[in-house]
Amino acid sequence: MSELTIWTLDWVPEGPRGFVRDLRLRWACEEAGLNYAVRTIPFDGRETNHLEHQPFGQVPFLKDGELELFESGAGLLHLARKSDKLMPRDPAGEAETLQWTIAALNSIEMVTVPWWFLKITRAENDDLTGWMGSRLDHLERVLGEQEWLAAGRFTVADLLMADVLRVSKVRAFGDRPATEAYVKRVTARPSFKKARADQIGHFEAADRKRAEQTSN
Ligand SMILES: N[C@@H](CCC(=O)N[C@@H](CS)C(=O)NCC(=O)O)C(=O)O
Repeated sequence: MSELTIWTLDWVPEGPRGFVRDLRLRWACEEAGLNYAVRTIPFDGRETNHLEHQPFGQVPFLKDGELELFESGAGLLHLARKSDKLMPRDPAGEAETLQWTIAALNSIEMVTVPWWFLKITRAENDDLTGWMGSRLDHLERVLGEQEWLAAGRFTVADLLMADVLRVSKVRAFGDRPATEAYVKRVTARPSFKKARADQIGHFEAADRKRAEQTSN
């Protein structure tokens, strides 16, 4: 089997720790029992120092032997091909998993990320709040009726949807008990906890290294 390498930043400030999207790929590898290495590009100069690997100057990107791909969603789908733990092999289960994986990115995250960005930059926008609320309400209805998004079991679609929804600001307005229970259930998985702890450990080790460098 070829070697999997997940690329992330060598350091980030405290705020995004535990949320940098390499975590999605770490988590998927943990769920699937795939061996992987983590390598880094420097935080300083990140806008331009790895454009040949990620054309938007972002992370993560994934290497699988000679093959290289960016976009966490693409990385997840690539990993899901390697293990039925992430995506069932029967046509109906696979189609349902693909559908909800794309929904996490293109119906939910496409509004939660701009909404969150406007919140932290303090440019409140009621239209965006209403748009996001309506998407979350529809999802609440779905999650009130079923435990998992696809195939009646945990798949990569749950991994991605829960990762999108676990940003607490996004869930802080409105009352959506099924969504709350869903995020709690999915993020209680040992693979998520390990991936998150590993990412936080990675950035804490970078803090120590930086502190040593400034004290020398
Ligand atoms: N759509 C991309 C988004 C990647 C993304 O937003 N990456 C963030 C870290 S989670 C990043 O690299 N931010 C640094 C920057 O944009 O300068 C994906 O899912 O891979």
